Order: sequence, then C-alpha cells, then structure tokens
Amino acid sequence: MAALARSALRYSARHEAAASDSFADHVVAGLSDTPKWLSAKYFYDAAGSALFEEITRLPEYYPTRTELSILTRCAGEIAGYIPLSSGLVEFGTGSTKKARILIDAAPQLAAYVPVDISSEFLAQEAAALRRDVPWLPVLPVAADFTRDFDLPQQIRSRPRVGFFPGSTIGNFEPEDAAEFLRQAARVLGQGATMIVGVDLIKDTAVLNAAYNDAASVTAQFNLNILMRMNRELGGNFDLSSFRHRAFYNIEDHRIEMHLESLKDQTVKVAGRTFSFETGETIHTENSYKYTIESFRALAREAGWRWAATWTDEKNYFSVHALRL
Ligand code: AVI
Repeated sequence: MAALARSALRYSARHEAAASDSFADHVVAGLSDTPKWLSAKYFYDAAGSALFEEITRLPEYYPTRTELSILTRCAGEIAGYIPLSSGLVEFGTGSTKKARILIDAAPQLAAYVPVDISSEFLAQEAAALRRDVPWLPVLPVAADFTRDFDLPQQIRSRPRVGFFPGSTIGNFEPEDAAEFLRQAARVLGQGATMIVGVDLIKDTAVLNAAYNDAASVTAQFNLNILMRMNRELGGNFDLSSFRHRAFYNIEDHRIEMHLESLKDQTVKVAGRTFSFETGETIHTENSYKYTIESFRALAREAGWRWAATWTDEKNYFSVHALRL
C-alpha cells in the first residue's frame, strides 16, 4: 500500500476530537491520556505501508487473499449490481488490484473514480490503469474520503457505485463506520449502490494468529510507529523496551493492537516527557469483526438497504452490495 494511502483512517470520534491534524499534537494528546493511545492512521508512512503490503501476503493473514478470492469467484454476480453507464467510486484506494477485478467483469462501467488523500500515488495508479484498460475513463480525486468531497463532473449525471474493500471499515469505531456509510451516501447520492468488504467474526485462534504472525511482520508494523515518532518528532523510544501485543476482545468483537512497555521508563517525544510503567500499553489499533447480520444492521442504521452478500466457503470474509 502506498504511503498515506490509508491516512484518512480515523481511530474514534473521541480521539479525533482530542487531537488536531498535526502528528505532534496527536502524539501529545494520545500519550497524555489514560490509557495511552495513538491513531492507526499513523502506521502508514512509507515503511509502514511496505510492512502492511507484506502483512497481506502472510500465511496467517487471511483477509486479503480471501476477499480477492470472493471478488474473483463472484465478479460476474457482483457486476450484476453495477448499473449500465455508472461510475465506480473507490474510497481510499490503496491499490487498484481489487477494483480491476470488478472493472474486468463490468464493461458497462462508464468511469472509475479512485479517491485517496495521496495525490502522487493516485496519479501513478491512474496512469497504470489507463495503460491497461484504455477504454475506461479514470478520474482520480485527491481527497480525504471520510469527509465531503465533490465527484467529478463527468459522473454526476450517471448512476454511482461506491467500493470500499479490505475491511478498512473495521478500523473505524462502529459509530464512525455508520457515519462513514452516511457520508458515502451523501457523496454518492440517491439510487447509489455500495460494495463493501467486511471481515467476519470467527474462531478466536484464527483471528489471534492473523495479528500475531510467526514472522513477526505485524509486530514490526506496530513497532514502526515508535520509529516514526523518533524520526519525525525527535523521540527517543527504545524499540527493544516495548513489545507488540494483539488479541481478540470477544466482548467488543475486535482485535486490539497495543505496544506494551517492558519496564518502568520515561520517553521524550514531541518536546514532552512521558512515563510508562511496566506492562502499561499504548493502544494503537482496533480491527472490528462483524457477523453478516451485525453488518447489515449497521448499514441499515446508516440508511442503506442490504441487497446481497458473498462469502468464502469458510465464512471468513464477506462482500456486501448495499442500495440507497
Ligand atoms: C487495514 N486494515 C484492514 C488492517 C486490519 O486487518 O485491520 C490493518 C492491520 N493491522 C494489523 N494487521 C493488519
């Protein structure tokens, strides 16, 4: 995934309200709180984005390959929910790999609109797609996809289909996920369709393994945020004094990722000093898991009508079509 491709991710409304847009302010707010927290959006610098790409290829990390297999196997059926001459709007386009599966199956598409905060990355992906799929107008929009943005003039009078794969919706707090779906409804407009990838609740051992891989890539991904604070905010975190912790919280239906302090210590970062007790953690990410029913309920609450669901044979992952 490109640097910043997911930088529009919010961690929770509470955290968002507490921190301004600057990384330094965010770090000071999160590390001054009890318990300490940081937003998952700061994982995705260049190193973090490369590590996330590695995660998607790990044997334990089933979501990416399972979603790709559903999209590939069910592309024809999913394309049946894409109206004639419509515009496909992808929210937070990390890579066009998944959209390409839908594009290949839906020659009725009139345009593809990748939306991402990183304009440089968008331009690269758009150029590659134009080369490979010359019949399709590609109209990139550089914007924070969680906020209001204008669709390109060329698709305003066409039917619109939103696409939000990867279970990125799981990194939102449920109330923020509903707010995102409401926002997508406002942007796409009446009559729109939305195709969303959602990771499902499953055996705890499978979930825990996916975020505690044997090669420790997820641990490096989590610890990278300390490295980023050292580099960008003059921090002096000793990475060997923290460890990656990830576990499935059954009550809240979410994987929680934390960085745990291995000793009593003080750390300087962003011009401030923070104390850590042994065992104290920084909560760095939530990854919510849904049942098909609980996701449908969330979508309904946000004003969308459920139209179809596709899953894999193990029921690990789901892709939903919603209608406004
Ligand atoms: C981007 N997102 C859907 C990933 C997830 O599974 O929640 C991020 C991730 N964190 C650790 N591994 C992968």
